[in-house]
Amino acid sequence: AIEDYKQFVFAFLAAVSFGLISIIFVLTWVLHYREGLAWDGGAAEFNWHPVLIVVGFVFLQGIAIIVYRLPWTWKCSKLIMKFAHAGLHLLAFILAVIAFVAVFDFHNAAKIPNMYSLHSWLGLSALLLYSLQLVLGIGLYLIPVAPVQWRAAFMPLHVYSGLFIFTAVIATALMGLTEKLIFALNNPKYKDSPPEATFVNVLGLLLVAFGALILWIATRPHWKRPSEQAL
Ligand code: ASC
Repeated sequence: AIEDYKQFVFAFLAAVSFGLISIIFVLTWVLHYREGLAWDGGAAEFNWHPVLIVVGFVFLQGIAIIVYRLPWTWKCSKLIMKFAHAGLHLLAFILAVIAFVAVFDFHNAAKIPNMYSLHSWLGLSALLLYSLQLVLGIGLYLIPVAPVQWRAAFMPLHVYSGLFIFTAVIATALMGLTEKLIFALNNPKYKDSPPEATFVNVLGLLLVAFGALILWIATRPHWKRPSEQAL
């Protein structure tokens, strides 16, 4: 049991480390290699898009998914942990919405068309599914009205949808990184491997490592919170 606890703590600290290093990388990217951050309709406003996606839609969503697995929270009530799970997801959702507003606002100011790329189709689909997942999750599991048979019947779909959306968000973020490098790098171009290209490729690998660890932690049955009565 103590060996298993150590393995959990190792996996969790590794996940958090990859997540925090990803955040440092995306901030370094926009502040050092790009135009910085501002809300001015220009490139610095666009830059909020990758920053808020990595902080909110990737990192906070990932932590929210595994919050029940933390053994040091097992003495907290289930309801408190439901608020932590839902609250982190809600914060992730709000940051993702601001990230979407930043990119639409930038496109409109620069007269760039919206919603033409596969990246944008998948990203908006993920955001819409995430909002549905939030509403259903709150309605079924947080508000004490749904009968326990409904809660149990929907739980496999809730778990599957959560992991599916999280995976889709990371895949979509990787497409966004690739798109941006192809659009933005000119003289030297992406294919000439300037330092920024290598740096952002590494950011992509870090996002994959974070996602892989979150999915691992979430899919170990023996790392689940000991079960108790709902609510
Ligand atoms: C809840 C809750 C659970 C599930 C379970 C049905 O509201 O806290 O653990 O639903 O009762 O799968």
